[in-house]
Amino acid sequence: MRKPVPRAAAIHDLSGFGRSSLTIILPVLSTMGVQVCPLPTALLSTHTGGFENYTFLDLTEQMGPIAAHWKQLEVDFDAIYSGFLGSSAQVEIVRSFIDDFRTDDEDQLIMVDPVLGDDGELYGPFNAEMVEEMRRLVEKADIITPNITEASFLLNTELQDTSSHAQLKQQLLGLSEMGPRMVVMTSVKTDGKPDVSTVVAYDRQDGRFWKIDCDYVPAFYPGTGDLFASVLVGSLLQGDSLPIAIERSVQFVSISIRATFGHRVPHRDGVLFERVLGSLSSPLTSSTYQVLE
Ligand code: PXL
Repeated sequence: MRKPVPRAAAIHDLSGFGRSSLTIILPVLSTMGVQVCPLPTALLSTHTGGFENYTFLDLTEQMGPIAAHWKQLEVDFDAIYSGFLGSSAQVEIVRSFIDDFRTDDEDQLIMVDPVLGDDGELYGPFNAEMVEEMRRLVEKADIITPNITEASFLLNTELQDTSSHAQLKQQLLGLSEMGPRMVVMTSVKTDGKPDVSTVVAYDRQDGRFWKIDCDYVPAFYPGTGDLFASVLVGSLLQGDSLPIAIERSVQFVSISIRATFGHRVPHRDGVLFERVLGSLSSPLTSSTYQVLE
């Protein structure tokens, strides 16, 4: 029987200040009518983008017992959504979690956001071992959401300034061959349009490629990847198609950045998405997605 409220296991860190991971995923998915069950990977005072001296408590030891308790309670999940991991050893735990909680419901969504880095760099706590382990986690996913930096690390290819459509399709296919049926790649710059940030996607089931240009203002804020991926999960759980789910994610990130840019707040505090959270309750009123040709 269908649950009155879909349920998602959210395997991410809890960073107290700065808007990232669980402090974004919980409010976004609750607003979209999804129950979130956090399986925390680490406890930090802030996220790692732009803060120094942050505290970091690795919660690897807690994850197995939490999963075992949920299993004992026969909790089931419509989505399993993982992100920032506290140690490379957690990959094995998350892989087992997926094996243990995967059902035969074809609508169940296993989403891995392979959080590794941005702008050509790995995030502070990560190294090559984490990249290797993340490749093993991606194998288990139905859908992954790397940014272009993470895609290059996963594929072990050089990060290009801009890419042709043919190169992007090649990357999407390469990532899908690693396991996931759907691949959504963000922060892409295409040849001839170096100022536009584009999201491209591929669904192996129907062989279609998608492309959505993002109307971002010229500013970088941490946490936008989590915002993007959590709206994507919520939207897919609501039954949206892949291109519409991407469109909603792009639009929400865009209005969140616009809600922030006019205020004088430090970028490392993240985007003021609380000001526009209510818009997630409304249907899309416009759409710009295209077939990637
Ligand atoms: O937004 C990804 C993310 C999640 N969690 C932590 C981070 C980052 C990116 O910097 O530092 C702790």
